[in-house]
Amino acid sequence: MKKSVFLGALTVAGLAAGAAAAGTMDDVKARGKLNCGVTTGLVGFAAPDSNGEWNGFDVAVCRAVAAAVLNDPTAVEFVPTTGKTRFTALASGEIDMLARNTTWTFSRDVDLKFEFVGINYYDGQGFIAPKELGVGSAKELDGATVCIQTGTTTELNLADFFRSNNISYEPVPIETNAEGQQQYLAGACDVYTTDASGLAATRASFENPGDHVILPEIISKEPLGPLVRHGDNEWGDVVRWTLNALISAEELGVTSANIGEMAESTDNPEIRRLLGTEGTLGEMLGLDADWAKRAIMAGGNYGEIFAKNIGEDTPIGLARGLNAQWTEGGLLYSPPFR
Ligand SMILES: N[C@@H](CCC(=O)N[C@@H](CS)C(=O)NCC(=O)O)C(=O)O
Repeated sequence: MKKSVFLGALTVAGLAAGAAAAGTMDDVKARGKLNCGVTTGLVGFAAPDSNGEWNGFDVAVCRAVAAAVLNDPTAVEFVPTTGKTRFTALASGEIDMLARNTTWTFSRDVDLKFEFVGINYYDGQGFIAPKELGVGSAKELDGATVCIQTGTTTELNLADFFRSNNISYEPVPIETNAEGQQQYLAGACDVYTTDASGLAATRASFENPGDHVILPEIISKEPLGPLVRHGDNEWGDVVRWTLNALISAEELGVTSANIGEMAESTDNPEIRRLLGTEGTLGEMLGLDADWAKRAIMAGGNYGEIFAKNIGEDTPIGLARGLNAQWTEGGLLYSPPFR
């Protein structure tokens, strides 16, 4: 098991080194479509609806990039990836970017040679257990069977947590969240562990969500964000500043509803630069003046995207918490548009 994980990492690193380094933006423009890697399905983050149309918090980042670059938020080929296949898909060039609740870590950046362009969700790993198990803390899980998605940070944190608390567990490896959910509900494992946001999304789809508790411990830092390959900084800039445009728009009070009016009549110089009525930021990116305007109109600013897909008024019900703007006590902080 250990050996195959190690070899998997080597294969991905090898592919990364050999993949075409530059020209992703030209490829995307020539193709007329953005190939965006997402999950195999996690409602709220990335999942197809009954018409086969992909929706979600991560999907919105793909659509914003497609709107900025291709002038069409629907010009996206969504490529489902698992915890294990996502990095090979990016390294090999099958996808142009990955937006799949992926944690920014040292080895994914340095060893696998990817570039995390920012953080769109500050998360941490948690556990869900059936209420009837009567467990109140993850530290009471000695000897438990744990459903765990392979190829994830979750797998590694779990081992660290149990080892440092001197307790043991038996892993039940799963490939996708759907499988994890099914195995957990079938009782193949006592608890399921993954990013807390993923647990909330998973529990929301249970028939009786109230029969399950999310344990109080958050055992890791999981800064989730979109990533591209190392070596194509121009493309990295486009994805990075598209995400920053969504975050800045919220901070500056620019919404999908008022954006037309803002672009025409605001005196705020940063909003004018963001929306292309002043300066040449779009041109510097190799795009036109309206790139950020289109990105924001695709699904709204960061706050609108959060509220619509995973916020407190959705079945997933996540509070902004750490993902509030820095001006509201959170960690979201876009560098300035100037
Ligand atoms: N953030 C962790 C875990 C990411 C992960 O794979 N999470 C699961 C559970 S929330 C998921 O998104 N599954 C979707 C799928 O199976 O396609 C990582 O980057 O390794």
